[in-house]
Amino acid sequence: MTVKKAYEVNFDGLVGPTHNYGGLSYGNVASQGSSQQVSSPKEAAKQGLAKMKALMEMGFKQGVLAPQERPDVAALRSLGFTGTDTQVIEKAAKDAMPLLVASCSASSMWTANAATVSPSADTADGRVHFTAANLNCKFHRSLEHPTTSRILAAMFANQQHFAHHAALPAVAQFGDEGAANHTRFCKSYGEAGVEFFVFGRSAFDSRFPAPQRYPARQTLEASQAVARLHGLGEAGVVYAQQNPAVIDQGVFHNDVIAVGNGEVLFHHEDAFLDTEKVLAELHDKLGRRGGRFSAVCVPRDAVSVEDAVKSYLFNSQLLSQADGSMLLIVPEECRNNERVWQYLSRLTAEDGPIREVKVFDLKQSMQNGGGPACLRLRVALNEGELNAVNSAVIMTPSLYDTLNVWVDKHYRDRLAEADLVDPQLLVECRSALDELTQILKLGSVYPFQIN
Ligand code: SUG
Repeated sequence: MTVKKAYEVNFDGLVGPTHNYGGLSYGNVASQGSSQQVSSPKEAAKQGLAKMKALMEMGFKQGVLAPQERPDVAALRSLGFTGTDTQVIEKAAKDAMPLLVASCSASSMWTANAATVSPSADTADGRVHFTAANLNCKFHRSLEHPTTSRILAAMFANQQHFAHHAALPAVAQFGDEGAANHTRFCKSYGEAGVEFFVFGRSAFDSRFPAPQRYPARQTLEASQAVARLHGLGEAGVVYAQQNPAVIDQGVFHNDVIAVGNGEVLFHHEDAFLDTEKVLAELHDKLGRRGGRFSAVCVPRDAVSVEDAVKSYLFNSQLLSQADGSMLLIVPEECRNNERVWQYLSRLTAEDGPIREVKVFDLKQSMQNGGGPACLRLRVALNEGELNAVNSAVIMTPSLYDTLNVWVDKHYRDRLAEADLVDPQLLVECRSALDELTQILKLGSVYPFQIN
């Protein structure tokens, strides 16, 4: 069988106009620590766009995923607030400010949580499969999946190539956080690979230990359901439990403590339970698919879990360069942490797979616990599939310019909690998104456009 030429395309979340620090994510240290700070939606969107542009200029395939309609007035209505849209927002502000804050979150920017994606080389029917994540551990995030599904359907519309699954049942037993807990290993993007699902707890089997302090968002049962929906065979799947002790230290997703690409897993020593068994299974299964698995383990003596959480060393993008070596895209916070930076200097000087590090300023997102890896959804596509993607969402120099102008036109420089009540914010967001759906040729995907 000939292997089709294929690429990894990173679809970054465009930060929405209501980006703010709501302190909404218990268990996410940065989100809690930034609560009530004044944000800059404009700066946040520009930092994200700058990363997309830089990756595009380095020759990587880059796409963009649209933000969501916020404030989510429909969500507030479903909780009993009535009247005009303005009245709904005012009543929520008066009686239940945390609900208004949740309905304003721009959290869809972290597209690693939008869905789990399985490339066509891995699936039984040879299509690329998407399952929108129910994100049901947090109210503000649980609001995302219906619009995420419509946006993904508008981006990947061709049914011959793309299959879309609705989010799993909206109960904690099927808590699903999407690609943040999913990594795919492969010899090359177009060949069958091994999909690695990392869960925080089991909903139905008490033999799996659970964290004591913070919630484990992803369940084993959710991961298994996604693998079934995508038609992944047993030979192409490995499940691993995240170490509950690191969840209790703020590792709320696996992508805060490990990242993989191609045949390489870059992980912290304390990331998993039964690490040796997990690595052996990955080695064995990838080996049967013709690949040579290798793990780069960061010892706790070099970088503590606390430093990993603070710097987001592992929330990096691990990208394959044309010469076969790998590049790590890290947030500025890694350079500001002496131990992490020293580790990275040693790592790139060695003869290992990771040869280069590039640093990006993503502070606006980082303060809510979202680093470079959170901001992107990876979709491996062969040439035919890439041609079937809505081309208006693929980053080009001219799309970058258009989006920059669009941000300048519609986004505020600063946003504090009190601003969320301003009825003008809703008007601004809707007119921005209406224009965006035309730029990205998405059709009608937002509730205000549909209802
Ligand atoms: O779900 N933060 C997000 C960060 C998601 C990061 N994604 C990955 N690791 N893949 C979360 O905790 C904070 C919003 C606030 O507090 O305003 C928030 O939702």
